[in-house]
Amino acid sequence: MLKKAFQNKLFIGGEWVDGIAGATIPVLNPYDNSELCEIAEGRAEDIDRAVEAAKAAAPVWGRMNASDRGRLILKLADRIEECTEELIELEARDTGHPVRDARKLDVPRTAACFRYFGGMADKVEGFLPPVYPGMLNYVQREPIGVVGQIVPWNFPLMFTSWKMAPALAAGNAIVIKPSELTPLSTLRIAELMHEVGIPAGVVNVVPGYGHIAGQRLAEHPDVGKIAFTGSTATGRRVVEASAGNLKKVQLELGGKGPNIVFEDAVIPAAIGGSAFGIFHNQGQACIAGSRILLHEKIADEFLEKFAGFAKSIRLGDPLDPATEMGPLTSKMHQERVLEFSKIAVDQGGEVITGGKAPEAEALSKGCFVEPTIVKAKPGDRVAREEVFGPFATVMTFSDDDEALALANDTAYGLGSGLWTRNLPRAHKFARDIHAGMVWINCYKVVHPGSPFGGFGESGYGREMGFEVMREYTQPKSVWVNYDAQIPPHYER
Ligand code: TXE
Repeated sequence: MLKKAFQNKLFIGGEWVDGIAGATIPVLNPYDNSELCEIAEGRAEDIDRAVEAAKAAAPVWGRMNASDRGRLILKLADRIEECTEELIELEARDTGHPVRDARKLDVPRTAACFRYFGGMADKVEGFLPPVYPGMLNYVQREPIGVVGQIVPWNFPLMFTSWKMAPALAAGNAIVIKPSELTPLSTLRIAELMHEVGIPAGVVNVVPGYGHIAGQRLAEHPDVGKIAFTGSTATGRRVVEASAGNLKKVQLELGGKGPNIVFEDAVIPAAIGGSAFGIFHNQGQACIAGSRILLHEKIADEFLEKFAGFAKSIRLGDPLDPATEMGPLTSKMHQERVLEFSKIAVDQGGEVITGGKAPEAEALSKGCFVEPTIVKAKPGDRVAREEVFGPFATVMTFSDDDEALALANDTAYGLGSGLWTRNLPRAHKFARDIHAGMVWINCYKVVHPGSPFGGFGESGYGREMGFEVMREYTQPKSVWVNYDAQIPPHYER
C-alpha cells in the first residue's frame, strides 16, 4: 500500500533521485516492528546537492508575487485535506499514532497550518519609523534564502507543516531532514507540493541520520538559518555546527511541563485534561504535562480517579479506530521509557499504575508502554528529566508558593498548565511560571496563530503566529535622502 515513488529516493530539485552512496534505511512499523519499506539514506553530499537546488530556486520563489506564493500554499492545504485518509494511514503505520488521533489532530492541524501561513504570505508588512526631516527610512522584511529544517519522529507530519509553512510563506527555499525513523509523511508532503505547482527546488527532502545528514545541514555554509526540533543535547550540537557561518538558529527542544491542580479545580476537567496532557501521542510530546503537581487536599481523590482513567485507556493497533493509545515510535525509545520506572523505584518512588509493557500477546511485538503514574520527590530523576513517554510524575504541594517553586524547579520552560477557579491566582501563575506557554483550565492547546516555543533549555525562537515570520525573514532598513540635499552631518 505504500507509494512506490518515495521508496529508496530523495526529493531534490523537484525530482525523485537516488542517494549518492546508494545506502538505505529500513522504516519499521512500531506496532509489530515489521519493515514498512526502505528509504534512501541521504549523506552529506546529498545535503550539498539539495542546498544547491534550493539556492537556485530561492531567488525565484522569494521574488514571486507574495499572493501567488500564498495561493500555492493554500492549494496545498486543500490537497492535504483531499488526501486525509491516505495521510492518516501513513502516519499511523510509520509512527504508531492511533488513527483516531491522526484524524482529529495530525492531519487537520497540518492542513490548518498551511492554510494559515498561505494567508500570511502577503501580509508580512514592513514599517516606516519617523526619522529626520528630509529623510525617509523604511524597513522591509526579506526572506533569508535557503533554510535548513530538522524534524523529529514524534509528530512528523504536523511538525513538517509547522516548519515548512511559514518558511515558504516568507519566501525561503527549504532543505528538510525528517527523522530517520519517520520520514514517510514528509516525503509525501513534498510530492503534494510538487503536484500543486510549488516550483522545483523550493522544497527538498533528504532523509538521513542526524549525525551525518543533520550535522551537514546544520553546518552548511550556504544555509542561512536552521530550525531544529529535538532533544536539548542535539540542539547544543546544532548550535555548535551553526557557528561556521553564524546562521540563524531556532530551537524547539525538550520539556518537563508542570501541570498544577489546585484544591478548587473542576476535578473531572482536570483529570481529562491532564490525561490528554501526558498520555496523548503516548506522551511523546515536548509540551507533555509530565509533572503533575497536586494540592494535598485533593491529591488522593485526583490520583484514584486519574489512575482509573489511565487503566481504562485502550491500547492497540493504531489502525483500529477504537485504539486510544498506540505503541511508542521505536523499540529503543520503549526501552528507554521502561527504564525510567526502574529509576523511579530505585530512588524511592512509587509506581501507582503501569511502569511496564502490556502483557497482552497481541501487543507483544510492538513498542508499547502502559500508561504510567509514579509518585516521586522533587530531586528525583523522574521529576527532572524528560521521559517522553506515557509517564506522569506526581508530586504534592500545600500552598501557592510551594506550587510555584515546584513548577519552576526545572531547567526547561516549554509548556505548563493549571487548573483552578480562582481568577487572580490563575493570572498570577500565568505571570510567574517560567515557560513559553501557559494553559489555564486546559492543556496542550495549539493554534497556528499563537507562538509556540520555550524558555531556558527548551530552546529559543518561536514557531507559529506572526513571531515565526520574524524567524524566517530578516529586516532591512533603507535610508532615502529624498530631497537629494547633503545630509546634515556633512554640512561644514
Ligand atoms: O532525539 P534527537 P532522539 C527528546 C526526547 C527523546 C530524546 C531523544 O526526550 O527521548 O530527545 O530522542 C536529528 N545534527 N526529543 O535521540 O537526536 C535526528 O536525526 C543534526 C524531544 O531521537 O534530538 C532527528 O531528525 N541533527 C523532541 C532529530 O535530530 C541531528 C522530539 C531529533 O533527534 C543530529 C524528539 C546532529 N548531530 C526527541 N543528531 C521534541 N522537542 O519534541 C540527531 N539529529
